[in-house]
Amino acid sequence: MSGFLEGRTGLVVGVANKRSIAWACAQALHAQGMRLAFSFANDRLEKTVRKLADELEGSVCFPCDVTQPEEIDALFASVGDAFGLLDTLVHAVAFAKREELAGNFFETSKDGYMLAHEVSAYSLTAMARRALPLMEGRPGSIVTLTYIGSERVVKNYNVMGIAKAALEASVRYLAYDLGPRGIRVNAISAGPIRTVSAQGVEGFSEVLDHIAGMAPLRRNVTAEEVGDVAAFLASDMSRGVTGATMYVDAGYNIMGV
Ligand code: 1JT
Repeated sequence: MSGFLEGRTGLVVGVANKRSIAWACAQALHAQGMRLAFSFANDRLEKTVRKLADELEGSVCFPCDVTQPEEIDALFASVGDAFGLLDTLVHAVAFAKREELAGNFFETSKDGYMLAHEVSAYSLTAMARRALPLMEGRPGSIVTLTYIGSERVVKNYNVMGIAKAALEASVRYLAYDLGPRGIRVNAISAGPIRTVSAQGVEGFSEVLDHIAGMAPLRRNVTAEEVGDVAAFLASDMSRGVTGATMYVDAGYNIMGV
């Protein structure tokens, strides 16, 4: 058995449970032969992440709260010790306070606004900078996750839409900076998927139903479908692609009326 990511290494940030998009990405990367490192943000997540990582042979796990610069330093030091070199970073973290994902956007608190941007947007740049020394001389690929709420108004998505817009712009600036080093940076704009993040979001079921009725494929997408595109973006098959936001949304983004 030999996959197209054989001999490569990757770091996956953002696994919360087995339904996480990050976990689907990890499975797709591992299925093609990639060896993986995972990070977990706190003690509660450690158990879950370690248990899942145990399913993928050769995986390692390290702590990292992405809001703590020293913890990101420590994470990349550990990944360097474990793998030597890094080919792929999958960034699949986002956070906003529940109360910010409902009601009026204009009522977003400064605190909530800053926190959403710190975790969901700045963390990509903070991690990319530390990944560089490990990706030097490798065909590096950085992949992050976004949502169309960055470009269009999606009721209740609110401050996350602003943060995802910053994230997508970061992808373009990082792609420009890192291109000369052979490192590519891309985003996947996924259709809505029932994950822990989406749980309890007001009106999420209606969003799913709306997509299933409107999208060209007349259905929602799965985390596995997103994972497969992440594997493509990590691989040499996408060697000519950088700075892109690639939709994995059953075609929803093309629709007008
Ligand atoms: C976060 C949450 C980021 C939910 C997210 C997200 N990116 C996409 N979703 C799903 C979603 C959420 C809303 C929506 C459509 C899709 C939860 C908190 C952490 C960050 O609008 C109806 C609100």
